[in-house]
Amino acid sequence: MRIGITCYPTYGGSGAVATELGLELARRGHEIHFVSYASPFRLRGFAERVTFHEVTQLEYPLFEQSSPYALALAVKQHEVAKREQLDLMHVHYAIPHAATAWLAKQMLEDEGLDLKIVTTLHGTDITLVGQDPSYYTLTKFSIEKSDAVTAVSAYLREETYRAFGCGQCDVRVIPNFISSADYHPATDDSFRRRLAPAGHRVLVHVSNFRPVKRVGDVVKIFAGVRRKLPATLVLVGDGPDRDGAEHEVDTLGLRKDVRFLGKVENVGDVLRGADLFLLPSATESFGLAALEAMACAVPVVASAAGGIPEVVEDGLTGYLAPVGDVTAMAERALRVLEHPDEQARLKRAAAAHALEFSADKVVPRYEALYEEVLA
Ligand code: GMT
Repeated sequence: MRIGITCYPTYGGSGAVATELGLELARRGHEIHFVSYASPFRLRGFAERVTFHEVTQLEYPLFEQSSPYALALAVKQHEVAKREQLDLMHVHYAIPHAATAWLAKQMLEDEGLDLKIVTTLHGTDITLVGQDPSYYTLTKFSIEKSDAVTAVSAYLREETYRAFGCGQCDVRVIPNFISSADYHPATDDSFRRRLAPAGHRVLVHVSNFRPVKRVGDVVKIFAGVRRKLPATLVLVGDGPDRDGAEHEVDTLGLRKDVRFLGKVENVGDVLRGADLFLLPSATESFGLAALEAMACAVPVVASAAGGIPEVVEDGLTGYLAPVGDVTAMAERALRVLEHPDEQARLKRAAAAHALEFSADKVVPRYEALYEEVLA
């Protein structure tokens, strides 16, 4: 198949999933065309059967700060679909990608061409941004006009039905996946030694540091752990709440035991040095970062919110606690870190459970959906 993929290229789960999906599909023989304003952050180097098409925009004084990116994207999606004879356009994150794909489809229809649209809903496009009155009607419209819609968890599917109704849409759940080439358990202690002094337990958090991630809670949970045992907290990623988190670290006197790494490409190498992963988000449609940790045999302490319980099984692959309950999360973290047998049990179960979300199991479900849409 000839497949177009549009996603946000920036550091974030939806762009990561879209890019890994494109690369996996290309390995399976499909021709993949990424269309976005920049090359997705996980699309490094050359890959056979993969092409990136950059959306370029005219700068014009009249636009000031309202440069109409969505229109330029629709034009590029139309252009690429026509020139490369795409069978379908798979868009990740509904806003504005599903709407621009629909515009491209209309233009192609006028030229006697049929472009199918598959939309994957990832999270805040439904739970937050899409429900804002400024986007609601168009989000609902573009979901309903897609030829197929997927959600990354059952929670997100139910939230889509609840918030948008979507009388005629059949939202399928296809979970996120991980590639075992990048995310697999450590075979020795070398990654841990690079992250922390000998004798320290290593706690890791990876996110885009948006308010929904509650990075301040990560620091508070760590403070609770640090009071009881030697430990290092490693924070990966960057975003609006980084400064606040840095401030919290100083206020709590934790500076010498906390490392902010910023954005790193090889997150797997950091996770392989971890004893525990923290994800205390206010909500997550899925929690890809938790799955990546589990694939590296790292148990997770997270909030029991959104789709997280579909990924992290409470008491089996980690522990869940109510959003904001940093005392309970610190207590559960210590339960793992102070008991080697308990930690070993959780590590084994986390790695085994993550295999259920391997690319080999999940990507064929997208291929089957594409075939159904094109039939
Ligand atoms: O929704 C966001 O904040 C951004 C989005 C992204 O593009 O990074 O994250 C969502 O998609 C990920 C991949 O499907 C999920 O693993 C995240 O749970 C989800 N984030 C939220 O629901 C907050």
